[in-house]
Amino acid sequence: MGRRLVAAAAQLGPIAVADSREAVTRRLVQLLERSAVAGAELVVFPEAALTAFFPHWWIEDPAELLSYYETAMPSPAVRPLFRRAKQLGVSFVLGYAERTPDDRLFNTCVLVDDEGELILKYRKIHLPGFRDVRPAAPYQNLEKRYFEVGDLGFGVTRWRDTVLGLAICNDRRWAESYRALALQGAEIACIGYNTPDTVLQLPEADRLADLHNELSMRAGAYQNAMWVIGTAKAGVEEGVSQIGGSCIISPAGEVVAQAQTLGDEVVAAEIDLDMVVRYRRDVVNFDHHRRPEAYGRLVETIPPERQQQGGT
Ligand code: ING
Repeated sequence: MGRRLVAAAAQLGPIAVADSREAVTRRLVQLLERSAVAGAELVVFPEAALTAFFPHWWIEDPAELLSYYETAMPSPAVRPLFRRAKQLGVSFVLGYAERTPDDRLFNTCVLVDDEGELILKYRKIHLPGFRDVRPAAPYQNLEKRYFEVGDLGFGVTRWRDTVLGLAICNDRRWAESYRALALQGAEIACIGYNTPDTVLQLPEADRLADLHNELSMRAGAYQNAMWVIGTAKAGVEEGVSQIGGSCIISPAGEVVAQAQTLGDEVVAAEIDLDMVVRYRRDVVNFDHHRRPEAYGRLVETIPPERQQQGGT
């Protein structure tokens, strides 16, 4: 039989600015229940799964900006999701904007186990986009303005009989993200995302938005011999058209299940965790084949604008 489990990417369609946390939580609970019906024991929700993806526009009023962040997890509005997950015996990953007690702002996701306990937190490290507003752009990406760089590193945790790691959206485009998790033993990477179907800085890449999404995650899965569960917030959200393509990818780099819509959708598959063991036994055997002594440039190369700051 081996170590098998059913996992689900719980894709969300658009969330409107006017949608309350309570209304969104009802959608999350429905997706959780549909995932449980499919046998899922792990459900991965998208990045920023409680609100519209507000970095897509300039928010001048500080109070309005802060209204998009959670100061507690679970908050009273989100507690029904934690309760229902515990009733169903399902663990889940949830992305949201986090405001800490000392007013630091992060793009965060958490793993909550089947007892409703928060067992792993991750704060997004690769923040795409810009700090400054681009008035001529059809939409913004102000994550560098609205969030700090994550300060928790790429962490993993033991979960059931495996090791699970978290990443968020733009992290999936960087090979380092997957390797940092895999070198800690992660066999599953859970990655929520909000990805427009146009590329602000590179219009020629617009037509490849879906390809680059899948390519990034398939490469990460294969090159690290790990399962990747990628979950989109999809559809036209406050005027910004976002890709879907939520999927479950095996250590062989194969997409074993993929979303067919741009709305709320459960993408479930049974995953064989021992496939990780088989691929890491030889094809991707870190201890036998990696040569870290040749990799110094990967961590010594610090972008010029940060060298003055001592590489922070
Ligand atoms: N969104 C996008 C992502 O990385 C992006 C930003 C799109 C960067 C296309 C580069 C190319 O999927 C978030 N939220 O990171």
